[in-house]
Amino acid sequence: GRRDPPAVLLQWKGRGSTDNLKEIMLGRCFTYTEMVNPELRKDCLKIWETFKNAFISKNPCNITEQDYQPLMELAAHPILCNKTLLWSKTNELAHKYTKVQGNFLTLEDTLLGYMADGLTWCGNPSSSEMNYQSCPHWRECANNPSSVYWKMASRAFAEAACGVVHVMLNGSISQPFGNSSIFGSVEVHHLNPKKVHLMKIWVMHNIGGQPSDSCSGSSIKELKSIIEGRNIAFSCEDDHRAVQLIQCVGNPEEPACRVCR
Ligand code: C8R
Repeated sequence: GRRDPPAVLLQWKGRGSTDNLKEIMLGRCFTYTEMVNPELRKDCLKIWETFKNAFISKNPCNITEQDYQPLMELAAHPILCNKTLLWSKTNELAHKYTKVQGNFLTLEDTLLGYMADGLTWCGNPSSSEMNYQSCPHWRECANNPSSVYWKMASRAFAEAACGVVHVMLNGSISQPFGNSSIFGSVEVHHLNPKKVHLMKIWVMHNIGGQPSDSCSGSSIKELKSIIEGRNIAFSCEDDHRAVQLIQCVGNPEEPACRVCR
């Protein structure tokens, strides 16, 4: 079966396309357009076909932005002002938080992010099938189908932001702001200063762990100068309490989590 391929077919180092990719993505598209955001009128079958055409029968190391352009246009939809939450290296915490605090939207709360979250996909030039055996790891080639997709979806999400933009960063790693992350290399540079007037950073630290960097560290200072240089006001807060309370669910006895701290 396809779960146990002959070793000779494992041409790439990354995981192969997710089994039942079509059913999962179509199902997510219908769930999104019927239940999550029911005002949205989208043709999910057409979206699936357009998605597939971006990478099927193509070299998975040579995917271009043009390949995904038709999908980006088809799947675009408006995003409310002041609700955007960006993140870097805080995937799990950011999404736990938005699930509880319904007033924020991450890219996964838009159609493009919702459909693709956690999935893998690629094709190859010699067939019109998905490659279920292996797909290029981003270290093998940057222009692989998922990296180009996330880059483009993230750029569109940043371009659509307006009002105040919040960002959750990880203060338990040495560089909470990494200028080669998607946040640092794509989103920061595609916020529109005519629409976005303030970026509010939350630097979160693992409860009970050693903080590695904070709002006063050099990494955040670099981000501050980039943002202010783009004429967007900047603020930073360590361990925003509402987010910390989410971390406290799993660590109620830690000093930071006690009611009388
Ligand atoms: N964003 C980027 N990548 C995303 C993503 C998303 O919303 N959702 C998923 N699952 N991924 P990181 P970063 C996957 O290094 O590079 C947007 C992709 O495989 O912790 O700064 C989002 O709006 C991708 O390669 O963060 C957010 O603000 C990794 O997760 C930034 O971009 C990226 O994880 C986060 O991108």
